[in-house]
Amino acid sequence: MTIQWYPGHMAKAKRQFQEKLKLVDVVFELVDARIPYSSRNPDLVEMIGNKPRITILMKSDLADMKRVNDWLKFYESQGIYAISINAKQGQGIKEVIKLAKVVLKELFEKREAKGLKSRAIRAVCVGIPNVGKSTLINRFARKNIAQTGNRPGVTKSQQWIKYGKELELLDTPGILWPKFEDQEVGKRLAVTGAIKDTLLHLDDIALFGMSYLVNNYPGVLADRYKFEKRLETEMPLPELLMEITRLRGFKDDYERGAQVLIHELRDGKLGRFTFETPDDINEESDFNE
Ligand SMILES: Nc1nc2c(ncn2[C@@H]2O[C@H](COP(=O)(O)OP(=O)(O)O)[C@@H](O)[C@H]2O)c(=O)[nH]1
Ligand SMILES: [Mg+2]
Repeated sequence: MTIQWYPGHMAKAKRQFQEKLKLVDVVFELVDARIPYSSRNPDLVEMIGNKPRITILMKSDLADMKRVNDWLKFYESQGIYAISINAKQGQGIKEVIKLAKVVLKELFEKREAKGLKSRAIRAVCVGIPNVGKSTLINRFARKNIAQTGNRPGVTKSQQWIKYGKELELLDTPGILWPKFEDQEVGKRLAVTGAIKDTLLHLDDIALFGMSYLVNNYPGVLADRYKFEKRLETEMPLPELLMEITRLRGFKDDYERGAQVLIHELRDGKLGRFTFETPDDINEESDFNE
């Protein structure tokens, strides 16, 4: 698998994010609750330095809540502030603010002690394409309409979205790219729809998804596509995909079968899944470095 991003484009996005960083108290790092590890950008920690960060697990409505809770425990053990939300339904927005207040309590108390005027917490969202940055920003915007005007040091394109008196969020997010550290990461990004289908073969993505489900969520495929459960393990997966294709009425149009399976999987029609656990993560990949 060879995936090429445009280095110039990425460098520019990185630079733009670093400009935004200067304006905020805290960074909201958005990751996908189905792949909290693979959907992060490992360079972020170094980029933001000492600035506080809150990791927000997005699309939790599509994720396996038991595993999401394992992830939250893992983050806690690493001293990382994290929270899971469902931005589509608007669940968890208030909790994000509550957590931001906790994270910044000391900093704001120090400001107060110095006699500085109290002000809203300033934040910026950052994450890979498609993780839900715009959706989250819109959630904050709809609650309280007003966008503040320009401030010194803020270019015209940088606007603040106000959420009550408590939070000001930059209206444009930072965009970072996922890192394809290995094939597995690429497949997880593909199966959740984080990267375009053209980058991997549809049937490869479908077979990866099927194999993950058979091993981690047995019976799910059999229930959805109405075949005997024992076939999940008795039939080679490519044949099973062919069988699903036939059961769906697509005859031998394997590609079409793969496409439907992937889309249903991504849309949550087969259930709620998380495709990696903290235990899967290599001991050497430190979330704090
Ligand atoms: N199911 C679900 N879908 C979401 C959620 N947040 C965003 N999405 C969907 O994910 C897709 C990408 O979202 P978007 O905000 O445009 O991502 P961005 O590229 O990071 O700005 C859209 O189709 C959203 O509707 C969520 O919490 N749950
Ligand atoms: Mg967007």
